[in-house]
Amino acid sequence: MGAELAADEGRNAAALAACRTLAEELTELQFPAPRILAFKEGSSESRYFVSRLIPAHKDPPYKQEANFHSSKHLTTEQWTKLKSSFVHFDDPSFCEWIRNLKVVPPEKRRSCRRWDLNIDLLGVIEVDDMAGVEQRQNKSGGGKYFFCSGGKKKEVKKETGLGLSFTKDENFGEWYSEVVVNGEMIEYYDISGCYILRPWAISIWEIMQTFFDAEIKKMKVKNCYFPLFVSPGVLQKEKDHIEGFAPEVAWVTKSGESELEVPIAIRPTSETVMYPYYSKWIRGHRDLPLKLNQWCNVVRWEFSNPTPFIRSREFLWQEGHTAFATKEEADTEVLQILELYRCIYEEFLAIPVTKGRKSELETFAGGLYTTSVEAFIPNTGRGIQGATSHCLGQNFAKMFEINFENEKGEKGMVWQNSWAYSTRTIGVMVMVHGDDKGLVLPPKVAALQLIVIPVPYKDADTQGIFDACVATVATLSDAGIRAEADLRDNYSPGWKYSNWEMKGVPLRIEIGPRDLANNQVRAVRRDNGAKTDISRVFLVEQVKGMLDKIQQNLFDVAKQKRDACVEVLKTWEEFVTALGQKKLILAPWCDEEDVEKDVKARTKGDMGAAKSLCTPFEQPELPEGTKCFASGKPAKKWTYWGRSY
Ligand code: 86X
Repeated sequence: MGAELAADEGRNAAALAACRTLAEELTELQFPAPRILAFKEGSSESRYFVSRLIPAHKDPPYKQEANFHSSKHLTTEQWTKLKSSFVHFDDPSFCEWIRNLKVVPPEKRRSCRRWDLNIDLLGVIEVDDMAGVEQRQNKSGGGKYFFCSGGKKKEVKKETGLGLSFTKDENFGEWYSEVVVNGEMIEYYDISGCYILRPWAISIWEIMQTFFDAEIKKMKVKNCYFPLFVSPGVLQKEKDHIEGFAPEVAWVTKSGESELEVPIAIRPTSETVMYPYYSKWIRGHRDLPLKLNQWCNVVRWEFSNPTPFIRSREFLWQEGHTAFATKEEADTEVLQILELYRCIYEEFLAIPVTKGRKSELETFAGGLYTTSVEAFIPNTGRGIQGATSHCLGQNFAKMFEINFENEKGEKGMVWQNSWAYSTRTIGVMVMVHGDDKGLVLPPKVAALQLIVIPVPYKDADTQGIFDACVATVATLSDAGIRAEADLRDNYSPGWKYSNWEMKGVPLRIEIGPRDLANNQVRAVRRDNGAKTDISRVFLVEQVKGMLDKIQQNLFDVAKQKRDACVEVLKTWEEFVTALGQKKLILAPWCDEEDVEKDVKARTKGDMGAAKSLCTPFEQPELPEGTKCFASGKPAKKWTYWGRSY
């Protein structure tokens, strides 16, 4: 499109019309769709357009009110009805939509073609930023237009189209969306809540998968694959467990143009798919334990705020489903798996987690007890469940008649577990380690641990430098380090630095004329920016040492930040204050379900209610006579509380 428009240069009206068509095409699948009303020529490198702004579900209430005055006069009921009448009411907000257009970003500012519609330069349209934005009343529709005038300020902000337009501290949500896209992990897709996982994300997933898969195989778990589709009869079989989830189940109702006689569900999880066959395959004690795992996708049609990796409508996971003759064996496995999950978070992703048990209210319906690893996102003050390992007891065995005969010929029911972790792990990693320059990948999961960049000055021995880069990569690769050289000749070293920083590569090696002369290289750490000159004689040991240090440092810094958010408290007043300060709260609790419901009700609001996150296995001392922070009854345990994802 950019090339076509460039050819059109000079034919102003035609090019404007082309821009408009393009923008309208791009918005066709969006609902609510921002309607482009006119394109305007700005300075030589800026274009802006007038658009009708429709409030987006994702916007906070004050913004919705500001952008859509009539909403003030709607009752809550009318408002809810209006919102739910949108097919994709949770589509990205207007701001996000504009950024997502990403139309032909110029490679370099100087070569920026007149007609390249560069959305980075279109940063002038910033609904958040009311300065430089005029509001105009639309006579015909009564809706509000945002008309951008001038906008010089933002135009110069980004020279290369690299870099982020939000900081992690100022606007965490927008920062996150931008980082996962610019870091090349995610591409947005035209179905809300569904995302394209690009190689940069999948390679992280595969590294974790390789570890976990090998570990469960040591535990004699076998991989298998069950179908994606579930017949309605089977899905309904375990009613109690399905009931609350029913609205999230996606259905296939047609093949081609004809309605299916019986609609087919898409698995949201595979209990009902797998357990009828457990019943068939398990006859006697020799068939036990049965330990199966599958790596697959699942679909849950969620309606609340979709977020790449963290809450998407389709995601990848492993789900393990095991059956034992005794509860003791099941109990042991629950904790073995939980330890593997801790390992994935702490040792691979460098994210501190808390192992613990979920409250009654948070336990998987149909299970006996649920254990989890819980992480925390300091910027939003939210806890996030990292992975779960459930003991299902004999509930499913009853429902699906999974019985066996023991050595003495007596009938018994199996004890079951199920456990899962998903691509959410990657989202937590981005949120915890990412910074204002982009992604920060822990070396253990980075597809590329090290990038070598030649820095040839004007009269330097360019070939010599390039050769040194290639040789450096060869040496490091032979030593098992994931390294590559960026020898592209159409980008400057500075551009490459920013690019690989955005992608989060843990270590950068620069080789310039001075390095060549001294038989050394310069290493720059992504986590703290520290620069070290390394002699090529000790290259491998030094680099290995640095990668280990980066891995450790990421964990230490993340732990320090999380620990700084922990607030140990004992009263309701302290609880409310701490919640307002985005704390991770550890409080003594009576462990009663009604009290947790009450905590939820009393903390309801725009930001979402507080809930229990887990009761940590590692319990501080609980002095005799300690009272529950919420009910004043005798406390039974210390439990983590907070808002959560
Ligand atoms: C809960 C429980 C469990 C196997 C795990 O956490 C580990 C792996 N499954 C999953 N859960 C549901 O059962 C569920 C069911 C339906 Cl029908 C749904 F639409 C959404 C669900 N979400 C979670």
